[in-house]
Amino acid sequence: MPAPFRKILIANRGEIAVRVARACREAGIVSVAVFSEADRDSLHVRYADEAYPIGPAAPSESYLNIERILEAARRSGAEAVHPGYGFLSENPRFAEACENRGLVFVGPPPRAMEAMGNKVEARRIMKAAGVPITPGSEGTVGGVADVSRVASEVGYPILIKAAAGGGGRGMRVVRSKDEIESALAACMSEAGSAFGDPSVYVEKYSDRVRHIEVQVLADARGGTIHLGERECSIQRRHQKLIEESPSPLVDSSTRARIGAAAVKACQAIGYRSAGTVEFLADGDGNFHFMEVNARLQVEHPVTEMVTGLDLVQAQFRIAAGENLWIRQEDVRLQGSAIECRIYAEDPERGFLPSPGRITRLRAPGGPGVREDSGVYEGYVMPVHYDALISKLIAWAPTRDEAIDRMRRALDEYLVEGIPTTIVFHRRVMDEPDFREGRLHTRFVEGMNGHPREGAAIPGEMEDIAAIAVALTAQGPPPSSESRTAGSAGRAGAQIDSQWKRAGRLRQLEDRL
Ligand code: MV4
Repeated sequence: MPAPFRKILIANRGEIAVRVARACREAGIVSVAVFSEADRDSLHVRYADEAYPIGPAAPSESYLNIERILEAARRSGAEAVHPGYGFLSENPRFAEACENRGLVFVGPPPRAMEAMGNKVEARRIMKAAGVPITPGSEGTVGGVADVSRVASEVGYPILIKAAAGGGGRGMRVVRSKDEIESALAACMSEAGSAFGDPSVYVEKYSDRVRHIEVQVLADARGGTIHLGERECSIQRRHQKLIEESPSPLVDSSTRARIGAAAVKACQAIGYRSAGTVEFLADGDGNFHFMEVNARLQVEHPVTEMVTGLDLVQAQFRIAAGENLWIRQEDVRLQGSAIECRIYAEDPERGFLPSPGRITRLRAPGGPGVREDSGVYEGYVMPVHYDALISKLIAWAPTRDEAIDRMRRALDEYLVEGIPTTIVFHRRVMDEPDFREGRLHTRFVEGMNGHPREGAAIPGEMEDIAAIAVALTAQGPPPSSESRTAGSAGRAGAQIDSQWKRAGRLRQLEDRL
C-alpha cells in the first residue's frame, strides 16, 4: 500500500505526539514535530524525524498559536497536519486555516466541529436525527420562569448547562424551585467569562450515571462504522483515570443500539475521520446523547486493542481520501482492554500535580501490555502542560484476566523522583466493586469516602510495618541496570525472588 502522505506535521506534544509519529514511521511517512521552549528535551522531539521550534512555553504562544504552527508546516514541506487531542484539535478555525494553506487537516471537517461546539445546537440536530437526548429544554433558557417550566415538565433535580460548555465545565445542579435564581445567575456568569457566551439550557439531572462513549470511523463519502464502546466512568472532577472496552455493563443488543445511534449522530453532522459520541447511560439499557468529541481521544488504545485496528493509520487513510475498507460486520471485538492514565499527580494529596525530574523509570512489559509514554528516565516534566506521564494498557481474553494483568503491570511499573497515580490504580484494581463491574461516575469519591479496602485495622499497621522492615532487610529490589544480559542461571533465580518481594513490598506500601 503506498503511503497516504509523504510528510505530516504533528501539532501536539507528549505521548500523543509520539503515538502519531509511530504511526507515521510504520506508514513510511516522514514525521515533523513542533516544540515549545519548555519541550526542547521532550520525547516527541527526539522521536520525530524533524522538529521545529514554535515559541515560548505558554501554550498560547506555541501549541495554540496557529500562525507559528502553520509557518513550521510551510518550512518543513509537510502535506498534512495531525492535531492530536487538546490544544487546537477541535478548533474549526485551525482546521480551516490548514486547508486554506493547502494542508490536509487529519480530522473532521470544520463544519462538523462547529455544529458540535454549541450543545443546544447539537441537541437540536440529534433530536431531529432520532438520536435519544436527555429530557430538557428545546433551546436556551432565558430566565427563572423558563427554567421553572422545564423543571416542572421533566422533574427535579435538573442541571443548568452552558451552551458553549462541554466536558463537564459550566454546570449547576438545581434540586428545587428556590435554587433556580442563584444557580441560573451563577451558571450564566461563569459561561460568559469562561466561554464568551452566557447562553445556558436545562437537562434532567440523573445521579449515578455511567459514561459510555462509542468510537466511530467515518469516510468522506459518509461511510460510517462504530468500533464498540468504551466505559469511562472512573474519573475525578471530569478527568478520566481509567477506561476500558468493552464496557462490563453493555450487552450485545445494547451495543448494537448505542452503536447505531452513534453512527446516526455522525452522519447527521457530516462527520469524517475518527471520532467519539459520548452518552450517559443508566443501568437499564437506556442511554442519552451528551456530546461529540471531534478528535482522536486519549483512551483510543483500548479500542485498538479489542478491534486490532490502528486508529491513527485509519485517520491518515481517510484524510488521504480513501473510503472505508472495513464493513461493520467485519468489526470484531476480541477480549477486554483496560487503560490506566499515569499522571504526575499525588493521589495522597488530592491528586496535586507534581511535576519534576523522573530519576528512575522502569516501564512494564510482557504479554498483553502496552505503554504509550511521553517520558524517559532523567526527563523533567514541564509545569506548563498536562501532567500525563503515560498510559498503561492491558489486554486479555477476559475482563478478569485483564484486571489481573493490569495489576501485575502496575506492580512492575517503577517511577522515582515524582509521585504518580500508579498507587491509586493498584488500589482500584483491588476494589471488589471494580472487579464486579459496579462502575459509575462517583466511584472515586466513594473510594475516598470509605476506609480503603484492607486498610488499617487496629494492630495491623504495626504488623505490616514489621513485615516491610523484614523484607527490606533482604535488600532492595533490583535496578534495571543490574539486570544485565549475563545474569541468567543462579542469579536469575535470585532475581525472581527479589521481584516477588518487590511486588509484595509495594502491596504493603499501598496498605500503609
Ligand atoms: C450530566 C450528568 C447528569 N445528568 N447530564 C459531565 C461531563 C459532560 N459531558 C456531561 N456531564 C454530566 N452531564 C445530565 N443530564 C452528569 C454528568 C457528569 C459526568 C458525566 C460523565 C462522566 C463523569 C461525570 C461526572 C459528573 C457529572
